[in-house]
Parts: sequence; C-alpha cells; structure tokens
Amino acid sequence: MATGQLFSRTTQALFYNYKQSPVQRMLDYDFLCGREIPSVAGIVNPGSDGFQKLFFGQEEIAVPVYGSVQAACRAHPVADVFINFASFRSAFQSSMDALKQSTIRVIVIIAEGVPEADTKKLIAFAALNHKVVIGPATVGGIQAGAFKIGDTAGTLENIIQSKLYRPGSVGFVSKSGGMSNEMYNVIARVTDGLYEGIAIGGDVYPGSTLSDHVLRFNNIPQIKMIVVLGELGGRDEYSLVEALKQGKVTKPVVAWVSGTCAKLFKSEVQFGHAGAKSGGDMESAQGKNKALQEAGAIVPTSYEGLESAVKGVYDKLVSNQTIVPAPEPKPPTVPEDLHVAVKNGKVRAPTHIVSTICDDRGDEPTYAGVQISTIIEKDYGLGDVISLLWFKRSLPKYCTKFIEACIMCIILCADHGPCVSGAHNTIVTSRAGKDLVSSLVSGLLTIGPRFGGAIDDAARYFKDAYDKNLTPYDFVESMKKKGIRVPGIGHRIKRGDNRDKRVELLQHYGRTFFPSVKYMEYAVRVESYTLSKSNTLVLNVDGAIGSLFLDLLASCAMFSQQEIDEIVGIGYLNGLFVLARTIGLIGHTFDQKRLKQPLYRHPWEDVLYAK
Ligand code: Q5B
Repeated sequence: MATGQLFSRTTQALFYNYKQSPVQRMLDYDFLCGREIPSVAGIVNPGSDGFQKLFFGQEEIAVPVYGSVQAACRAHPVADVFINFASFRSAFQSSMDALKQSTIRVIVIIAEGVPEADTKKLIAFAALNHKVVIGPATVGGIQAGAFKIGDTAGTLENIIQSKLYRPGSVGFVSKSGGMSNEMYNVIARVTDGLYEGIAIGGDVYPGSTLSDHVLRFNNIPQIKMIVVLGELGGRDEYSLVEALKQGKVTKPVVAWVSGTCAKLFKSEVQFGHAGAKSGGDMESAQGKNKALQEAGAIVPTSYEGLESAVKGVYDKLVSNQTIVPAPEPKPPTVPEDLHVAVKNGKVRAPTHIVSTICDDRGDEPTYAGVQISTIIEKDYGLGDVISLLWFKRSLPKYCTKFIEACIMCIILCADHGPCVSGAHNTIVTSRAGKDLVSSLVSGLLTIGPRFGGAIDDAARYFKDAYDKNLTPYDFVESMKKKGIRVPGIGHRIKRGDNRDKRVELLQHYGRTFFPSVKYMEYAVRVESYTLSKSNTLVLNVDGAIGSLFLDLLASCAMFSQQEIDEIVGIGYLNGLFVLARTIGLIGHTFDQKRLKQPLYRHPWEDVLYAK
C-alpha cells in the first residue's frame, strides 16, 4: 500500500451506481468544509448517460453521468478515487474495470457479501498495480475538512458534532463503519479531533488492513496519535502487533479489540461482520488485546475505558506541545432540503396544486376519503366510484345505478357502430398505423357540441328553460331566434318513428326509480314540439342523459342548489359520454389492428369536386 496521504481538499471521485443520498451527502460535506470544487466529478451508471441535478451548497449543479467506467475516467483524468456502490453481484467486475484504469489510485467497495475469491483477485491485482482498496463491506472513510466517502460519519448533525469539517491530529482506523461514527464523536470530545478515519470493512479479506492504514498514518506529519478499533475473528491485528514490535510505528497507538463478550457464550459466536467470528484464543478479542498491549499499544481494560485512554494520550501530547490545538473555525450552515425543513416544521411553503378527490399518500389510496379496500369489500360499482371521484360523495344506489346505466353511460353509450364521428376517426387513425393512445384520442377529440358532447349544454338549456317556466314552444323558438340548435335534440339516423332504444331504456329507469323526473318530462315535451316540426328532431341520448341527470341532482337531496349550478356550469356530464365511448373506441382500434386493415383512403367518387 502506498504511504502517506490518500485524500486532500482537491481530491475528486467517480461514483459508481447512482444513489442520490450518499452523493448529496458528499457534496454537502464539501460545502461544510469550504471546498472549492465538488468531490464528486462524475457518476457511472451503466447503460445511461446525461446529468444528475444535485446541490453544491445553495447552488444546483449538473453532475455528469457516464455509461461506463472507461468513459468516466477518460472524461475526468484527475478523479483518482473510485467509490463503488455496486451490489455484491456486480462489485467485482466494476471494481476490476476501475482498477485497470491508470487514473484511479484508490477504490472503495461498499457492497457486503462479495465472494471471497473475487476479493482476493482484486487485492492481488491492486497490490501489483500499487492501488489502494478500502472494503468490501465498508462505509468508507473521511479526511476531516477535506474529503468524505459516501455515507461515512452519518448525518450532517453528527458530522458537525464530531467537528469533522476541519482537521485534528488523530488517525483512526476500524473494521466497523457503525463503530467509526461512534468513535468520531468520542475523538471529538477528548482530543482536537480526527485527521483521517478509515473503516476497512468487516470481511475476512479486507482490501487494506488495519496495519496498512496505521503505517500510512505514521507517515502523515499532521497525525500525532493513532486510535485503532479491531474486532474478534481473524488475525489482522497481529500484523499491527508485528509492526509495533519492529518499531515501525513511532506514534502513540491506542487500541481496543471489541468482542470480549464472546467468551460468555458456550459455543462459537458469529457477530454482524463476516470476519467477526470467535475462533481460537489467538482470534479472540482478549488474545488480540493482550498481544497489542504487549507490543506497546495503549489498551484499556474495557471499551468503556477507551475514551479516557485516548484522552490520556492526547493530553500528554498537548502538554509536551506535540499537539498545539488550532483555533476553532465556525462551519457554514449547509442549506437544508425544502422537504426536510417542511417535515421538521422549520419552514412553510405554499403548495402549487390543490386536490380533493384522491389521496395516495397513505397505505392505500382513498377516493373522496373512502379506502379502495372498502370499495372492493363493499362491492362498490363503477357508478359508486364515479360518484366519489366526480361528486365527492356516496350517492344513493339508484343514482349510481343510473350512472352505470347511463354508461348505458358505460353500457349503452359504450359504442354506436363504426360510422359515428368518433369511431370513424379512431378507425382511420388506427389504419394509418398509429398506436392505441393516438387512435383513441383522435376519436375522443370529435366529442363535442354535435357529437356526444351535447349533454352539458342540454342540461344547461333544459334547466334554464324549465326553471324559468318557459313553454316548450317559447323555449325552442327562442333558441331558433338566437340561431342555436337545441342541444339534446336531433339525430342523424333516429326518427320519431325509429326511436333510440337507449333513450327509451334511460327514460324507463328514471320513471321507475327517481323520486322525480320533472326535467326529463320537460325534455319529452320539448321533443313533442320539435317532432311536430321534423321527424328527425327526437330527444337524443345526450338530451336524455342531460335531463335525467338534472333530475338526479335535484331529487336525491344530496346537493345544494349552488352545487347543482356549479356541476352544470363546470360541465361534468359530457364526462359520462367520454368515459363510455372510450371503451368502444379502444375496441375499434383493436378491431382494425386484428383485421390488419390497410391505410384508409377516402374514395374519389364519394367526394364532390366542386368548382
Ligand atoms: N335541427 C345531431 O343533425 C345533429 C336541431 C334542429 C333545432 C336541433 C343535430 C344537432 C344538437 C346537438 C346534439 C348529440 C347534428 C347527438 C350523438 C351520439 C350518437 C351519434 C350517432 C352516438 C343532427 C336539419 C334541420 C335544420 C336544423 C334543424 C337539427 N337539429 N333544430 N334543434 N337540435 N343537435 N348532438 O341530422 O330549417 O332545415 O335549416 O346539432 O344533441 O352525437 O349515433 O350518430 O351514440 O354515437 O345533420 O348518438 O340535430 O340535421 O343539420 O341537416 O338539420 O333540423 O336547423 O333545419 P342533422 P341537419 P332547417 S347524439
């Protein structure tokens, strides 16, 4: 392993496998330390490239994303640290790719569970090529005030509390990432703080060992004392014992090997890390602590004694002026993410959208406050769902049945053959090779004042005329004077002597189940008058739905007059036709595709080429 510094305030890394949180945490740490350039130069996300928007302080920056390790290294030759967040399945290949790049000097493997045979190959390759591997199964490491790997040291609060935004005099190395967070706090409490901390990871074969880092710390002038936290299992600590015995470590070392409690168990114990397994005496925490002490390390009698052991060494170094504590700088405040600040009640922000019908934030969505599981358990029908989502209340069964019947609105209006405007457009579009959505919307776009979309206007005009007590004669003639065709009246193929069956079924339903059908009966009287003018001027399906819906709203006693005016004013009712006919238009699209119909061309003979 190379001697001396691994990182500096200008170190830049490539981050493999995009994870927003650790990358943002690195950038937040940069800001806290007053770094001038972001520590993440680029992200490698196999198969995709572009940019990821992230924050560097208050400023939003675009961090480039590359599809391969090679492309990222080519674009950022100064980025010499590779932080590998790949899963244990792909960690080997991506790490090997990175180790093969001449620009990469340090590689950090976060994944737990990398096969030991693979790790050994990586270690051998790295040693041959003079590269440093930290991990696998590590959280990474940190050089205080300079550079932080991924999630090391946890939250910003912990980092600030542990004064990791500026360098101290302590070099720390441990196996466990979780314990290193704890130790950063301890070190900040009893010394002038951390200079560098590394978690080598809990695997049996770590890419770099405790002694590798201790020897490196020994060569860094700013590090005046070293703290080591080992754990039971394996023999890694013995290389440190050897180095101490051979006098290779000249700085004071405080060490503790955790896992002394393993002796309390009758059988062999496996702790959290793959390598933390109680074996023979040499691998026990007691055995290692003893060996370290005998080699010259300061070893407390328990973990609880570690803090005062560190303090004791530090105080001596201060009193003999090996360490001169620097004045404490004030770190800048890292801007908080808006959603976090809102969640913590620190700021309030205006919303941009108001929604009242459906809420998907809980365990399950609710329609107007009713959980979808209730909708299923209580056997709600489509009409009930429309009633919840459109009218925001549970209408009585006869109303929701009517809505469904209207669909007569789903059922009766679902289709009316290939010749109507909507179906025709859909068929032509489908035959032009367009997809389902294009074919569907091309049909839907024909729904309007003449075709299917006259329901709202029919309701508006019938309501206005009825409420004003206009006779059918006065109503129709006043419309004629204004040059407006009566919405809901007239049909291209239905006649007085060939009535629309759908209209008859709807009327029958209304007369049977509605408490009152005054608007519908008014429409029927209007129809009697228009039929006297022309046999084509029948009450059509739009007129029947529009007038009956007025009766539904007025007679179910669940809507105020103001609400009814609003529903009619906004125009809810064409939605029934849109909803229903969507089914038919989708059917026509599939039908054309199934029949492999060629591009439609209208025949010349059907066109009048007028001069
Ligand atoms: N006249 C529907 O017209 C149609 C009159 C009228 C007074 C009227 C027409 C109309 C109002 C809109 C409406 C919904 C365009 C229809 C639907 C869904 C569908 C479709 C399907 C499905 C038909 C002949 C003479 C003229 C006109 C007069 C016509 N309508 N007067 N009030 N409402 N209705 N739309 O046959 O004196 O000769 O100049 O706009 O409710 O879309 O199945 O096809 O499920 O898919 O083309 O059912 O009625 O009649 O234009 O030749 O007019 O009658 O002023 O008088 P036509 P035109 P004049 S349901």
